[in-house]
Amino acid sequence: MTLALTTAGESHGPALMAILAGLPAGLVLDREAIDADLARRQQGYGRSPRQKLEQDTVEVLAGLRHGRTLGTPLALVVRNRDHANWEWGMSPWPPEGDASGKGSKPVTLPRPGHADLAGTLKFGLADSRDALERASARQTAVAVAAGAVAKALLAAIEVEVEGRVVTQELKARIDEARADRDTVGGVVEVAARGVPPGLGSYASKEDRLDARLAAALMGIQAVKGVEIGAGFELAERRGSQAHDEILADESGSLYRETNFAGGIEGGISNGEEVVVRAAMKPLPTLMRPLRSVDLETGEAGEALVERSDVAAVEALAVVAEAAVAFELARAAREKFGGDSLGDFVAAWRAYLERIPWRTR
Ligand code: EPS
Repeated sequence: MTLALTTAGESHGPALMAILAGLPAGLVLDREAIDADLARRQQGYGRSPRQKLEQDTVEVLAGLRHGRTLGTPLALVVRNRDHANWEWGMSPWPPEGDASGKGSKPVTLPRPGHADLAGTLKFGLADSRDALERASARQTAVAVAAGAVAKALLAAIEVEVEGRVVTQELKARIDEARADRDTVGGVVEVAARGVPPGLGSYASKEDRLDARLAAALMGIQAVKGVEIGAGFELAERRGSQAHDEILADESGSLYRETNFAGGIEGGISNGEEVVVRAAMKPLPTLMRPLRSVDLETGEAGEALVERSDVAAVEALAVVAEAAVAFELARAAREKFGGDSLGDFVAAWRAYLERIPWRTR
């Protein structure tokens, strides 16, 4: 038993969609809790005016009845309000006799750092907008909705996941960058408490929990670096200062006083807090554009300038939280299985009774 997530949708298309398969039956889903995460993702400082236009809410079109999962694929939809302002649809563009479709001018000056150039070359596109629409971080809205569902499942086994920004002076950096018509990135951290030992496996590299979390975080737009626990700093330390000694309390429950490993050893959760970090590069749409080349004419020019965020680091904290929650929920489904939520929770309880570990 595992969880699987498939998403579809473009930034200015009609809607974003997700299909989440592998949930047990009987999980109560609170639409307000999902919408609250969608709102958190939209809030951060430095976002584009687009965020005033969108007020994301989720619709559940399958897999749920009377507020409970059915054990069948869950279908989530987040609509794009901005869609109405864009030319789209099945008919070819431009429509006959009209070459001025709004929002439809072909993009031929790719932005360094965005998917514009690589996507245009890869798919043989005439208009880089066809690349940037799916590459856009708008897609993270529906991933956050799926993450909220994963968090509801994890709550049933007393696991809590929380993302936060660790970048210092973020607001001041954003204000300065905006004044300079520039952009900034930053670092976020996600911590998961109550993760039982034994999620993930060293059996193969695909099973390793750290590899899965790293891939999930790297899969988020604009993420260029990932760390588990003390990460890169560990390379500078001696072994005696880098590993977490194993201790037992009066009841025999095992614990650590330090957590340099970020809660993962041998690709398996060890019962300590799972702690991961992701570094986000500055967003590539600059109001003072970088040099580029016009793909139509081959002439030197300046990259596309259009409405965009100055920073989206606070949004990344929420998106990374969702990604980590999804991976932990997936690993928990593999470990505890069960067709119903009751089976899943019972397997978790029985396991905890067998091992010398208690949630702290
Ligand atoms: C994005 C560009 C901006 C962001 C968008 C991601 O959109 P627009 O070009 O329409 O102003 O607002 O993010 C969202 C809409 C969102 O909900 O996060 C990009 O190029 O990645």
